[in-house]
Amino acid sequence: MSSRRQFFAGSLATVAGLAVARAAMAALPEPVTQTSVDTAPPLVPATGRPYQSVVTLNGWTLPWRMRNGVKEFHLVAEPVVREMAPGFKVNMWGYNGQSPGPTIEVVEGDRVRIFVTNKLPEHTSVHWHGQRLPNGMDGVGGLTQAQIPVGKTYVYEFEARRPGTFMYHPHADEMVQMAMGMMGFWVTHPKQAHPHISTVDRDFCFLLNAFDVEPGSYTPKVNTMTDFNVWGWNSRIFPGIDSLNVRQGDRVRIRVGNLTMTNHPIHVHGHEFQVTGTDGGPTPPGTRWYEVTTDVAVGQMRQIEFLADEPGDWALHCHKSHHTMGAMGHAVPTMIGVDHRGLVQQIQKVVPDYMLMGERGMADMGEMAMPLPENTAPMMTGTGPFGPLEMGGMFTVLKVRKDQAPGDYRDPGWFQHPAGTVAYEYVGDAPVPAIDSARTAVPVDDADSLPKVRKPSHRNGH
Ligand SMILES: [Cu+2]
Repeated sequence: MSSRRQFFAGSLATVAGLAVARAAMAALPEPVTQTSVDTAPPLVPATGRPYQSVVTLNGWTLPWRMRNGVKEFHLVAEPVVREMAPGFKVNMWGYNGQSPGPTIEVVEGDRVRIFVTNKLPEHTSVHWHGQRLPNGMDGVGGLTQAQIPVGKTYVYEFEARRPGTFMYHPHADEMVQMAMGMMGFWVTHPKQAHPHISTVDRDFCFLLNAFDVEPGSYTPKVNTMTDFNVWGWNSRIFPGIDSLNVRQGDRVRIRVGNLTMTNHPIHVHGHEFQVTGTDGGPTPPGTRWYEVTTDVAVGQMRQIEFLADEPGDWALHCHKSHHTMGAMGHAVPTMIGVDHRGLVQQIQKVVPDYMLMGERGMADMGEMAMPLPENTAPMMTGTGPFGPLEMGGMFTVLKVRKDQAPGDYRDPGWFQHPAGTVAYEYVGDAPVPAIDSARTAVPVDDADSLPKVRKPSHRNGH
């Protein structure tokens, strides 16, 4: 934790130092690269106006340098390797060593200059989704600018005019470049107290993503439109997604952006939240109502807020059940209710790795150590204090703890449930259901005395 903080402090100092030392020689800020998949602690601004930093789930914030009152960033578009879960690496395209790219945090009214260097094998551009800016800075290749050729650096410059939750992505060969993971988060903090923006104790952000990676392969299929098999948050899949660790009583904000091909209903357990902002800006308080699930449609951002007042390990996930699963083949037949007994040994003579699965549902998959292809993630995985979680993909845990120190984002471990507060097994007698006891008590030849049940019929009563 502290070493990572030092990394950022160090890299900021390095950037600033280089800026001084090489000011006459180079106008381009030194690019900062990060390859760790850990959630970096908040980057506390060392220069520029102060703000409350966000925490990017399994990501980081891009350091900048101040130059004559302008905040300068350097994004490098390049091929990267992202570890989506332990043992599962995917070839992607991203920015500054990672996919998604680093989060950019600025303050309302900041003059921002972003250098974008293209190290991809094809041209690119960057669109600043949701921003008010001069048309020629909007990043639509061919429409508002020439594409950034391979090996070249383009400069974007505008004022961050309104506070809010935004993102960036290419507007060049979009289908391929976004399917390969090119996207990043952008937060513009308010410059002063804002009537529609509350002060929070924790502020998290992440992008939703979907990839089609054939089990055993390393590169997403870019032509896929609907049949994705890897569902992630910031290009990580559960249990590779860090938990959101907060202190009981904290006001928590979570910002979510969707650049996938489908919508994702994001669901929080144990708490009610309000949508306090979209990519259109903060929502006026009179337009808000309580929810426990909010749909984040394609190309949308949602900013939710709640008071974390219930201690525990609360699930936080996409409510589409297929999106909380890891990679699976699409040709898996539904086997519920099919009795395989005796069949497995027969099949295993021909197919030694054959496994019986799915005839009692698929929950057994959570604990099966099934032989997997070389580079993939199990379909359902992650283990909790009570056993396998049977979840993958877009799932993590909101950990609310009384003794979590303010500003401490470390994982506190599993929740210690107070005695008598966990669902438990009933071990008394099982009473015979009343209707069955009535039926079994009646001799067969006395069937006329059974309760009369008349099925609804179209002949009667019409
Ligand atoms: Cu989803």
